[in-house]
Amino acid sequence: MLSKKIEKLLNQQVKFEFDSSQYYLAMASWAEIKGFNGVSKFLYRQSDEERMHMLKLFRFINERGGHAIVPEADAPERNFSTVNAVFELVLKHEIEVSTEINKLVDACLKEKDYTTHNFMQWYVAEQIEEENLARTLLDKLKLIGNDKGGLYLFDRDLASLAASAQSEAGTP
Ligand code: OFO
Repeated sequence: MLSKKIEKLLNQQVKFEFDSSQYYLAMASWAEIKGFNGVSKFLYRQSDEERMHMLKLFRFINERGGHAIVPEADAPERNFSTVNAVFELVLKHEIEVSTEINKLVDACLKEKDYTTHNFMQWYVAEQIEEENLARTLLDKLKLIGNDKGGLYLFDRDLASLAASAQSEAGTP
């Protein structure tokens, strides 16, 4: 059974994952209308993943006797200046989410809720991967600078990255 405190924190985390999904969806839409199809595919995919993270938490809360709450949607920003700026924001956002996850893990230890602590380890590992990926992509963009050809190749690489992640996950 979840304590009220952990239930509240898990529901807050549901909201963070939901916000991540909406944020990446807004970025995907921007990239799509600007002609960055690969970047857009990658971000649509990230948005889906974040929704999956939200659902995983959602089910866990109810399984453990809590009540998972559908969060209210805040409107994410819709315009971004450059692809580089988008990935700066992705990295910043992922770092913020990691901080929240760490706070939740810490609260689990304080409350001696080892089941939730164990469940949250998946999120800890996922955040390490996502922060790393965002950092790697940002490093590439920094190397590319203002080179249009480089940006074209970057966009193409992201299309294949999104496609391979999709086939690994077995989704159409
Ligand atoms: Fe949910 O993995 Fe990032 O935010």
